[in-house]
Amino acid sequence: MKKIATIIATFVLLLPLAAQANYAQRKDVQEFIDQMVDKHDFDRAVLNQWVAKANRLDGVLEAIAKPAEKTLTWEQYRPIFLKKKRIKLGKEFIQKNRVLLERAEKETGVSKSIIAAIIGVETYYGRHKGKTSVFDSLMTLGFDYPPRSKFFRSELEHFLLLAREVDIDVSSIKGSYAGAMGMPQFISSSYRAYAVDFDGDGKRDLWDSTADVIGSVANYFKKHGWQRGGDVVQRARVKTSPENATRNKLKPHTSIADFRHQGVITNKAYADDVMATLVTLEGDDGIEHWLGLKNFYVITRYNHSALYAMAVYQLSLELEK
Ligand SMILES: [Ca+2]
Repeated sequence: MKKIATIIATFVLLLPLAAQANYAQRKDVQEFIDQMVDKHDFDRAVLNQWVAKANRLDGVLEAIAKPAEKTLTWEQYRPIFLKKKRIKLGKEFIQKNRVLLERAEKETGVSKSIIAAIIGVETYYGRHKGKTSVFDSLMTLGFDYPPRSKFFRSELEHFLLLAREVDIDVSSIKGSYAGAMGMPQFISSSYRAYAVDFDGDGKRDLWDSTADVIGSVANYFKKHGWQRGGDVVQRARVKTSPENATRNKLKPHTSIADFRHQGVITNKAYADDVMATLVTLEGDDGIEHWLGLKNFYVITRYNHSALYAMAVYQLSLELEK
C-alpha cells in the first residue's frame, strides 16, 4: 500500500532499543507542532507533552534499512508465507468468517481468499499486530531518518488526526516498526482513507473488529482498481531475452501482443491489448517468469514488492484448495 512493508516484523527480531531523544527541544519538531496547531487546531501543550516523552527507536532505524523483500530471493521468501500452519489457519479464518467475506466479495469483487491471504501474510490472521509504539516509530522515522522523513512526518500527521477521529490513545497504540496498525496493518493515511465500518457499530476498528478488517481490506483493493474475476499473474515462457521488458517493474507497461513479439508466451490467451509486466524470480528450480496483470499491480499497492504480491497470490490459491 502506500503502506510500507510490514511483514518483516514477522521474522526480524526487533529489539526495542529506546533512547531519550529530547525531541521537544528540536526546531524541526517544533515546526511540526506549529503546523499541527495551525492546520488542525491541536493543543500545543498536549503535543509538547507527547513529544517530550517520545523515544528514538534504534531498532526501527535498523529494520527500515533492510526490508526483507529487498534482501531475500523468492526461494527464500516464499516458504515464510506458504507455511502449512499459515495455510491451515487461513482455511479456518475463511470458514469462521465466511458470511462477512462473501459479503465483501459481492460488494467489491475481491475474492475471499485474497482478503484472507492479505490478513494472513500481514499478521497471521490478527495474531501478530506489532509491538512497537506507533508514535515512537513515527517520531523516529519522521525526524531521524532523513531519506524518508517527509513521508513519515506526513504519516505522523495522519496518525495524530486518526487518533483524534477514532478516539485512541496516542501513546498506547502499538504496530509494526513502520507504523502499520491492526489486523490488516494499515498505516495511518490508509486507515483514514480506506478503513470502513463493516459491522455497522459506527466505528472503524481495525484492531478488534474482524468485520471492519475484512471490509477495509476489500475496500482498499477496490479503490486501487481491483478487477472482479481478473487474473493476478500467469506463468510465462521466455524464448529469448526480451529487449524492452523491464523486469520486475510492478505496473503493467507492455501489451500482451508486444510481449508475444518479444518471445514472452503464456498458455492462456489474452486479448492483444491487455497490459502486463514481466516478473522474473529466483525460485526453487531456477528462474521463473510470470506476466503480472492489473490485479498483480493492485496487490503491490498494499506493499510495493513483487515478492509480496506473489506470496499473497500463492497463499490465496492454497486457501481455495
Ligand atoms: Ca465497526
